[in-house]
Amino acid sequence: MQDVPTQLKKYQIYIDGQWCDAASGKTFETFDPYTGEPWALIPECDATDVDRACNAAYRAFESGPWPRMTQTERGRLLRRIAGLIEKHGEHLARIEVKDNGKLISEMSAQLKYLPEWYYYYGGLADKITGMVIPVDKPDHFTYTLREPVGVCGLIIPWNSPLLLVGFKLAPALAAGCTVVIKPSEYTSASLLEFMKLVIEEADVPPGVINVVTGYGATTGEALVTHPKVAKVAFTGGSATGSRVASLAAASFKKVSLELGGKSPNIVFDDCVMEDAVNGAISGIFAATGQTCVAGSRLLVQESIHDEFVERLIATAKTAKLGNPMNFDTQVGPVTTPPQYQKVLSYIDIAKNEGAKCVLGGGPAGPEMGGGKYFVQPTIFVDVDNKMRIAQEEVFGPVLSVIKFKDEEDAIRIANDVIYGLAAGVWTQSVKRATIVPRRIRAGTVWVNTYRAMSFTMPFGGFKSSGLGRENGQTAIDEYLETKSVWVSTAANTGNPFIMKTATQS
Ligand code: TXE
Repeated sequence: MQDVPTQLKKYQIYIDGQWCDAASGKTFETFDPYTGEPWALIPECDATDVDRACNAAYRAFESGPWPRMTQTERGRLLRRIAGLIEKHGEHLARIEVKDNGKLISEMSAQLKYLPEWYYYYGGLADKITGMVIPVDKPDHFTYTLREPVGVCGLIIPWNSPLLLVGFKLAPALAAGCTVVIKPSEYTSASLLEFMKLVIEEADVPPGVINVVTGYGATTGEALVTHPKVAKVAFTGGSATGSRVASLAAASFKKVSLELGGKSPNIVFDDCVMEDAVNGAISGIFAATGQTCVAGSRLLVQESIHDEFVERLIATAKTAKLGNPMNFDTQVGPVTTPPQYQKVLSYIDIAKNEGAKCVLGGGPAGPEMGGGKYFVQPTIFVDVDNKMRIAQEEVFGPVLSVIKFKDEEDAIRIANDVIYGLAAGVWTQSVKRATIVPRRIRAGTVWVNTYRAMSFTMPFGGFKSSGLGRENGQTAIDEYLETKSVWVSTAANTGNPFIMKTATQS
């Protein structure tokens, strides 16, 4: 038995429609990154719990009410989920802030927007169609069916937990899959509250959505390698994504990965300067840099470089650090202690590499409005794209400014990284606004805006930023198999060893 301090809220996991503890009875603490204090206990699941959850999801996929539900009923269920998120959004946003320290203004807006994913995929559920395909063989009727892949393991990071669950869960349910979700060990609470307030209330049949909590190397790997899991959808770091993909490959699971980035935000000298300054600031500091699409490399044309940097510093200096639960706070804490150390170590790396720090460059204590895990908004200039600070994902409020000469130079630098998640282009030229996005190797390119996102627009990465796409109509394909059905209307007479119409395999 563990000694449970009474002030800590104790959560349970959700398997087969039931709330329970981890089989081992173990728990771990979850922290408020603003105060650094633990506030809840989360079950520490191991392979036994993951096995129970995957078996429950498999049973629900094979039998019971879920596979018998019509697509239209599934759509209605998704819309019920959307309505319940609308009802409980503010509460869920506060739980997210308590766990990940992101700004209440951002998490509140995310939770207000989140129902749209469930409405959208609810609408798509009964519009998943196969095709009647003419073949070159007479007397055959041939068509395709689009069927759910089966049990999906959804692995979620800590930066925007419920939004990133929505990117995966809504299309998975619309496709007819069942799921086992593993949230980040740093931010499990909001998903568990979501299960209670939304999923239970919506009457989702038992076993369709299961949640196991715990660490990546144990709970996460048990999920990725479980034989009943047919597909893994993962968001997280590229190194972990590579490990997940190789583990999944051993049993030929389908995999979609949304990974890290080192996105270039490119400012041409014909931009509207004020818009571009604001876009650069919100691209890197708005979420304390803890977003996969952070515009962490700011490429500025040399003809406007000095003036632009001056204006950038002047605006960045005004950032109000503070309690993320206050609506007027602009920069909050870094979410996890290891992430805090990582951000500070990259600041040292940049200084040692010869980049010039023109703003911030260290922790932000209470005298700056910060606290335990706060880093000052930091800007480096004189950054060479070969430096580690320009090549590696920091995932914090650290901006690298890189000078470029002309369009060719900008495109070369923009593409000269292993990542390809997103990019920004600031220009008033229609020609540039058309040509530059085509030449950037990234899954999303924003022109004269940054970090815009919608449930209707595909999202994902080129190169080391991932595999597959989330959001939009194409995301549903990640959760579907295509089956080809051949119906012969001819008599199979003649040599039984050689089927008349067979030509292959
Ligand atoms: O993420 P991890 P971490 C980047 C960012 C950050 C770095 C590491 O650069 O500094 O990744 O962050 C689970 N098998 N991003 O360590 O490890 C883990 O429990 C199966 C980018 O927090 O990728 C959690 O649920 N699962 C990013 C999830 O994977 C495993 C968001 C993400 O954890 C596992 C977050 C394993 N072996 C960080 N190891 C983005 N793309 O938005 C861990 N996990």
